Amino acid sequence: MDTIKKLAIVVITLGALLAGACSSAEPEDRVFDLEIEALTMSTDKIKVNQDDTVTFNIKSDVLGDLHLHGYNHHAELEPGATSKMNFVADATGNFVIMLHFFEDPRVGEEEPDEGMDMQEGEHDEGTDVQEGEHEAEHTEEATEVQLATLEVHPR
Ligand SMILES: [Cu+2]
Repeated sequence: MDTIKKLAIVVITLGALLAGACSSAEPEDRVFDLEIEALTMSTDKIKVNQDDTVTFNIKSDVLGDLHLHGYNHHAELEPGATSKMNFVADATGNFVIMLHFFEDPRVGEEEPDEGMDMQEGEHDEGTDVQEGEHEAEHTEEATEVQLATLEVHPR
């Protein structure tokens, strides 16, 4: 009898703790200052809770388009300017943040010769182009690289 009572207390306490962890917090305003340099971002994982209001202030050294997949929000990026993306994180899950850019800052100005005299290491390295389902969301001709993941945790 004693053992069952103790067990019951443990179960009730655990239940209360879990419930508290999931539902106590109110939606928050979350502001993230992000910086893109050489096709990488200062943060590669951003975690928020469902229904938080999320703001990204984005500085970039490249002309391009920041694309939050799933939510399908875009922010135009321009060197020297700070771009903003603002939304309510109402959908939960993991969402890819991609950079679409039109000129790779790491590649020289010269056009590569077709197959001839191509210097090793000068072209086509490390751009890390991701293809697949992503293609379907775009019509523009641009190169893309994954910058980060947005995790939206259920409330
Ligand atoms: Cu995209």
